[in-house]
Amino acid sequence: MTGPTSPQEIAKYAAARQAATYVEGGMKVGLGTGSTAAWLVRRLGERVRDEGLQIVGVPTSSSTAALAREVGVPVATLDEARWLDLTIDGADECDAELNLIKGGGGALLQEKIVATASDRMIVIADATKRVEKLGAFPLPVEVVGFGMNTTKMLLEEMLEGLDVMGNKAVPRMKDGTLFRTDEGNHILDLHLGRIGNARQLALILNQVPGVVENGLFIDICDVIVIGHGDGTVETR
Ligand code: ABF
Repeated sequence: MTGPTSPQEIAKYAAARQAATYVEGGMKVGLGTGSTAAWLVRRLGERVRDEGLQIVGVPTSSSTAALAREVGVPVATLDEARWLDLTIDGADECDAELNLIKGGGGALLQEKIVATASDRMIVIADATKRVEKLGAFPLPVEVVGFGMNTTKMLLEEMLEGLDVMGNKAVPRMKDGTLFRTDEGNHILDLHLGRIGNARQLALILNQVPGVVENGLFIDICDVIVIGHGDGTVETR
């Protein structure tokens, strides 16, 4: 595997390697999804190989499970592990209260289940993910296929009355067809522009019957490790 080359990849790599130092022998570790989390999984594979690190990884998506197996990180399902010491995952946006938008990779449901089933959650991200206010990144919402157009309409109507700048719900596509999550559901990306009250929105969204889960992670992240293009990191 070649190392990172672009400044953003160097930042992701630096954050991931720093977070990997929090992983101790005997831990059960939630393994995130996305390119930043992929650097973490690769680093843990190196530690398993070079140090004999004894851990069990619980992947948050099928793509992460495949990478973990490829690099030699022992994996288990969340049902087998039941509870985790630590989850390390990426994010699309993070505000000053460590609230997140996640799900750009389409794995928000499994990511939120795994992160919630952990004593600690560490987010790893490059500096571009840090925002003043959540919402510039379209908020992913996982919805069931049954009545999806009605769910979309209900969400857009509800959003009109809330403190957001936009209310468009766009079905995510992949290869010309509706994107499917690992659970076989679909994703509506909410183009909100700016979320005035993320805590309130996170609760309201899940009231719509067709909604399975949303990508707002409120009071779940404990620590964020931010990487910079010069390879330095900061933790908060
Ligand atoms: C995953 O990491 C997703 O929740 C989020 O969308 C993604 C960020 O991807 P990357 O690390 O590639 O920027 O956890």
